[in-house]
Amino acid sequence: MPIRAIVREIPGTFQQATVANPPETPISVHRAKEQHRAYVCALRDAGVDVKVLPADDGFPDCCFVEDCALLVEGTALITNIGIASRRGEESAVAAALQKEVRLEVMAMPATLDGGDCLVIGRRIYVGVYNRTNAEGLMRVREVFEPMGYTVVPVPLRSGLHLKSACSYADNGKILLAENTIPRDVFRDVEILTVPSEEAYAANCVSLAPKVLISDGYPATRRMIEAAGFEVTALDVSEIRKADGALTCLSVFIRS
Ligand code: CIR
Repeated sequence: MPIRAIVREIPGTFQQATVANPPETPISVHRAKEQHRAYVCALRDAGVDVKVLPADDGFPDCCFVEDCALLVEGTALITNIGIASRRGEESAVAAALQKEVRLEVMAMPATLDGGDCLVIGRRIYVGVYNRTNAEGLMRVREVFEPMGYTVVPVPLRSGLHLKSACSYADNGKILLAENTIPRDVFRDVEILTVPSEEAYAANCVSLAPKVLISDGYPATRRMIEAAGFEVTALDVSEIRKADGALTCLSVFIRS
């Protein structure tokens, strides 16, 4: 079965997306929509079966579906996003997933963003910081440890999400932005170090043999190509202005 993905269109209200710092120039919603369409095309070109959910203008961040669910081997833990303004986005994602996988939920005080979760083999790394709390981490343990997964907490000190600093390329290789997470957190992987000046490029989408990366990061591109992957680079300038990156835009069903 091909890899399937759920994505959600960019809402007309995208300029009101949550941001840590306002962008230097305002988000162009038109360009964001074009960039999102190019992202969907790149997924389809890589053989992914993509379901596109309509946007909801009531949720300016609704395109960042990754945060709504942690999906591992036929089970989706529907999250309680760690910022109040985004709570409610998960309903449409849960509705789209319910025919495909088993659903689990989480309730307050547990909060968790999917962007804080990195699954590699039978390990689930969970970044604990401003969006994901100890109770959210505990809920991940309750749901996935009985399935044979080891849950590894990763205390974060900065950045939005765990996957702002690292992501899985495939074949046991991860991208890790320099001077972010200690390297010894990760077991049994080869670390490809992304130089600090290209740190944003540490967030990639793994579709082996292809890897989607953000456009404009030549050193990272060369490193991933040298590691044997076929790179597609996408312009996500407007998505970035809303503190988003490539993985944030999808939930993958990989079984
Ligand atoms: C937020 O602050 O929640 C959104 N503006 C960006 C979320 C990006 N999601 C992700 O990295 N998984």
